[in-house]
Amino acid sequence: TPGDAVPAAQRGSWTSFLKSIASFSGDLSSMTAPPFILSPVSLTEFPAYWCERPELFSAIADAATEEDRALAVLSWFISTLKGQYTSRNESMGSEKKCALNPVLGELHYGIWPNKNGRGQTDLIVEQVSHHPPVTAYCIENRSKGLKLTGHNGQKTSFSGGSIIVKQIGHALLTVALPGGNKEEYLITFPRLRIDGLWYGSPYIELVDTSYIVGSTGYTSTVEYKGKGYFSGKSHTFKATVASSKLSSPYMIDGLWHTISHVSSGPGKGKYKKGSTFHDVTTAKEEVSVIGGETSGEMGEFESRKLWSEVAKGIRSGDFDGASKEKSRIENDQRQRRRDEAAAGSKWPLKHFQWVRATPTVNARLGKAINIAPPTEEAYAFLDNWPEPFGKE
Ligand code: CLR
Repeated sequence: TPGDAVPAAQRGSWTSFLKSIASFSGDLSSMTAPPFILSPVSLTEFPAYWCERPELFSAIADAATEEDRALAVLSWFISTLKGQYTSRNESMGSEKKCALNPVLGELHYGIWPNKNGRGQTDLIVEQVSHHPPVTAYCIENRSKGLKLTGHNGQKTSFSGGSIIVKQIGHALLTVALPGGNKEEYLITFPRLRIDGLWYGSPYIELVDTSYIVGSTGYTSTVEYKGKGYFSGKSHTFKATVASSKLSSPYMIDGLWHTISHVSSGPGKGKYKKGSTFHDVTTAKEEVSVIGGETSGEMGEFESRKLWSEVAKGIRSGDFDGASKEKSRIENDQRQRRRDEAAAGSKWPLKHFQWVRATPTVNARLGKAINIAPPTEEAYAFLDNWPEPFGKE
């Protein structure tokens, strides 16, 4: 029945929240939702999902051939989906609405330490736009020559009782090879459908198609389906890895939140027909959040420090306290914007610079899959890792 998962006292406000999203499209972040659905985590923490299995990321650099690298990139990508799209259900019981809307210039830093020869992987995130919200990030494993740079925004709409989320942006993975050559992989993001709203227990179903286009001529196409399509199961996908360099394409299918297999392809070794392609039933490894100041402390704009009181309030059920503290942060932001307008200045980003999407992304890579450019803009990382990351 409707509102089953909603605390009785919040059913009315859940129903009016649903009504208001039904007649609204654009930026959901500004809409007030009942407390039971709020999460105390900022969207600037989400890019860490890209590397919660650091050894799969480093495995890309360890693969010996173009073909194996294309497969390793896809296998790592598929293995990130469980964290990106189901982890709030696992940790908090359902998908949630982030109660903390990242402020312009909000920062988040983290590390996955070196272990078993995989090298250290570093994470840097900056909120590069507040309205609309856009988050930029770089994840780098310098010892392996791997660097993922991306940005993410969302366009939301409502259809057939579900929220549809189009992800705006793309990511670019560069692989610096030992001989001095460089490969690039353009990664586009899937579309999301948020189901289960009626019952008050939202979850994400991935839909449509996403791509990974390699500068090597290998292109991966991933098709997502929910209940009642390919297998009747939720979180189903089929992927192909194609190239004129292959006698036949690889086909992979399975469930992105558990396991998939190679269902056909020219592979003989690790990726031969029938072998396990990805398996995320094993443990993940959350990022160690670090402070970006010289002393390793957190600056006032670092996510966990900026929002600490609001997050505390949400966690402890003190929603009045949380909302007072949130208003204080938002008013401070409004004042900063007014001061900048008066001074004719602009908030300086710390680690990223807006660029028109590079010709590489749009022309060379985008053309290969005959899709519209994934985005017209990008955020270039300035390569200025703060001191606590050390110099390798
Ligand atoms: C952000 C970028 C990450 C992947 C990702 C996962 C979950 C998405 C999130 C992105 C954007 C914001 C999002 C969220 C799920 C729910 C939330 C779409 C794309 C919306 C704004 C809140 C909906 C509110 C209902 C759950 C009530 O790499």
